[in-house]
Amino acid sequence: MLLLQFSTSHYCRKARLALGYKQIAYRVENLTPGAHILKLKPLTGLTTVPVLMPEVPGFPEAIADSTRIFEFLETYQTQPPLFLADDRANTAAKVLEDWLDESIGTATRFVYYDYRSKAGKAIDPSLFSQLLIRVVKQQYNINDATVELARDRLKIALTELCDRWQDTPFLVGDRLSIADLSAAALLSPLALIPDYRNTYSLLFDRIAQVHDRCGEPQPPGLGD
Ligand SMILES: N[C@@H](CCC(=O)N[C@@H](CS)C(=O)NCC(=O)O)C(=O)O
Repeated sequence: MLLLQFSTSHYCRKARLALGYKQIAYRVENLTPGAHILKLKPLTGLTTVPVLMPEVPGFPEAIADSTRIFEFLETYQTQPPLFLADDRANTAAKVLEDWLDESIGTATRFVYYDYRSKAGKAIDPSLFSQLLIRVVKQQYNINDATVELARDRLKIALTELCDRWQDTPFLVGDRLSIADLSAAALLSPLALIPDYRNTYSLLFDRIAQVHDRCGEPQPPGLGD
């Protein structure tokens, strides 16, 4: 299988965690932001990564969107399952996954790029990196007001997730699921921000554990 990705994208990390958890062999192709559209649009009709190309006869040529990739991987190889057997728990996991995708992953992006352009500029002060960060901030309308809203949203989200992860390593049900993988990937950019690391240390312990379970290298800021 081939995963089309941006190497730093937390949504691509989400797809890699699922591939790793199921121990499915895959290669990655790192696309160049900007030029990625030329490759992806004709292939999927969308412009976002991750895109998974199964390269297996009888299967779709390309699967876009990390949620669809989860669903595909579950039908491609059932064990170990990403979805939960109990209907109610599975629905709760799907709701969490959707919320993490649509709301929290976006908030994380806002707070992360704001940090990288200000207090965290020293992580990579090069002209190229700062230019890229500026382009991303423009693309997603990341400014002081939208970052403030994102921070507020994250505060509620991280409190809720810490609560759920407090006594058990699973956000829902009795084993790892799409909810845990989504949270581990989509919150991972916050590991570089000391305020978040210090305030929500349990959360980052859980994120590190999920990465270990999936055989995925730890995100920047964890495991060093
Ligand atoms: N809901 C999508 C979101 C993916 C997403 O936002 N990907 C970003 C990178 S983190 C992207 O490809 N942006 C480029 C673009 O929108 O053209 C998913 O879960 O796959």
